[in-house]
Amino acid sequence: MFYYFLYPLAKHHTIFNVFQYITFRTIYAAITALGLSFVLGPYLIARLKTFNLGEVVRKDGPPNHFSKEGTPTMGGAIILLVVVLSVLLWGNLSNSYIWVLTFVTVGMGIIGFIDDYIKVVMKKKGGLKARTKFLAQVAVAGVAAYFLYRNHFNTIVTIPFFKDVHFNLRWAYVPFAVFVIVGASNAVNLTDGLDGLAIGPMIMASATYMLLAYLSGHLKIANYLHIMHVANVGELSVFAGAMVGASLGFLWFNTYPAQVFMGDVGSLSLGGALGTLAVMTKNEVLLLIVGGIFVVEALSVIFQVGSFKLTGKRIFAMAPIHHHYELKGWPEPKIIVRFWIVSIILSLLAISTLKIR
Ligand code: 57M
Repeated sequence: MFYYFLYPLAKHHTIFNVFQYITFRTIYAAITALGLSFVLGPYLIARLKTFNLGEVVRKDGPPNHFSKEGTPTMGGAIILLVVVLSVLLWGNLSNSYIWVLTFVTVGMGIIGFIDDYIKVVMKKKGGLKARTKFLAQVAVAGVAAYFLYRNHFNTIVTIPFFKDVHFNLRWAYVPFAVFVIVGASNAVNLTDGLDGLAIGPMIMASATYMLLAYLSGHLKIANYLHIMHVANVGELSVFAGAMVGASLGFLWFNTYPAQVFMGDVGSLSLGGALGTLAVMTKNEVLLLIVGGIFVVEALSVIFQVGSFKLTGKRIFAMAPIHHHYELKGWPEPKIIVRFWIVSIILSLLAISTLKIR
């Protein structure tokens, strides 16, 4: 909005020129999202409490979670609201990538909201049926991927560290993009099981894609770095900046001991946004590194279930893997902060692929 109303005033005063710059708008999108989270956070958490939207903790999990019963959940609605508001204020709304990303983020958020609503408000333990939830996620991601494909989106997939290895997936890019988006959405959901465990790596991953979007969208820099140039995708750094700000703001309240949980409304939408950023900046495979924590959490579940079905034995004391460390006796904050440290290292590693190839 500011881009429309304030940048044209540059004719009258050069100071308004700053509103054309992606870097400037990205920084202020992050600051706005952070500020809004601080202002709206306490109010919305209080509302969640009055509506009695408290978490029902499973009784078969690690015992230290029992005291978390009743913590307000669905706090992800704050993240969603704050990201969308900040993007509306600072984004260039004529950019179609911004709308595709907003569509996926809000779409996944609605699916998560319905799931949370069934669990928390209607008090039905299982929430949305797994199949229904999955099909709805595939539908949202499918619309976005198909839209990109129809609009001649680049269907070549590159491999980090290998400059000359790439594959043109052509039409198969659509199911591939759906896999990336839905996979990311569910992986973040599985990670969201300790205070700040999902939102910490989410800050790092959004910040990394904030940078990558800017670089891919800048013709000269992209050519210099020999990375794929995607015209106009730089605008997504404004969105990713808003995600960084909103996630930092949420961490303020979600850090151990948490005052609020994000719920599926938060985890599914943030994960979906991350997957879509990976797709639209053409860093799909790199997401395995940037979102390495989410990948490992998801793989721990796949291996645990696979092993149990095939051999009747468990690999981990409990999956996802953060429960394994809890049962081994690590204090919760230690697990959380160590996972954050790993996510910082992974982001640095991912950024290094810009040069090591
Ligand atoms: C949601 N939800 C948290 C909160 C959060 C297939 C199976 C591995 C699925 C998995 C599962 O259901 N995962 C998805 C995980 C829950 O958090 C809520 O859910 C939202 C995210 N969707 O925002 O609203 C609990 O996590 C804790 N929490 C915090 N701090 C936070 O900031 O402490 C969450 C956020 C909260 C709170 O206790 O209640 C969750 O873990 O349920 N299932 C599991 O993770 C279960 N694992 C399992 O059954 N493993 C088996 C097999 C199937 C692989 C095995 O290892 O043999 C465990 N989850 C729990 N108890 N709670 C097991 C037992």
